[in-house]
Amino acid sequence: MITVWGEGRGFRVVWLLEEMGIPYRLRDVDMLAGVENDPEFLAINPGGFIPALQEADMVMVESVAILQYLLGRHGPTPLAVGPDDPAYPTYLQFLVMGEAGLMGPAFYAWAGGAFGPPGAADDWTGRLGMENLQSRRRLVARQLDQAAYMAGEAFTAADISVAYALLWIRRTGADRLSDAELAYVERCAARDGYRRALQACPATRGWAESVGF
Ligand SMILES: N[C@@H](CCC(=O)N[C@@H](CS)C(=O)NCC(=O)O)C(=O)O
Repeated sequence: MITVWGEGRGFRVVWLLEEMGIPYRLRDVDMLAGVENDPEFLAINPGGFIPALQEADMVMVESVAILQYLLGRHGPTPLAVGPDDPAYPTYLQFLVMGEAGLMGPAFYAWAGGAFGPPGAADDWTGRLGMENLQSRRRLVARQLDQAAYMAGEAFTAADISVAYALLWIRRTGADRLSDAELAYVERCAARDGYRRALQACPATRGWAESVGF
């Protein structure tokens, strides 16, 4: 049995598991209560961040790497684009960019204002995060000018990666999404797999309900 430790970016993992129809259990990790109070989790990930994936005696972290693991180990699935497909480079690019180019910079653009001392909302690091986020979103915008999804006309794991980040940006208000991004996110969130994932993730669902999307 697969165990997903923690929501947050673990929502990406749950979303993929739901799309692929793979059984799993979600083990809550309460970051606000402090992971130092959760020795069982720290034994899984001494780094103390979520998500982690456990399958038999295998444990791994990094949400996008976990997606790739599940696609490779539990596929084949149309949610993964294969190396012989012309869309493969674009697929891989956006799969990784969802975290490295969107979610990472978005978090640091937003976190100063959310958690930092006075003035941190607009410090040098926060501004750099926002510049990086907006520059990467130009590639998302160009892709959405050409196609419905990140790898073309079919929904793939690259959309789980990217749409998760855009949903997070929308829910936190870290930045304003364009009309094309909003339409894209709504397209992705209309999927049964997304709805099932939201049902399975109480913290994410509570947050989504509290902000209305
Ligand atoms: N690149 C990692 C980021 C993991 C991450 O930053 N997770 C957040 C919650 S979604 C977290 O645990 N933050 C607390 C920390 O890093 O100590 C991934 O995609 O899994």
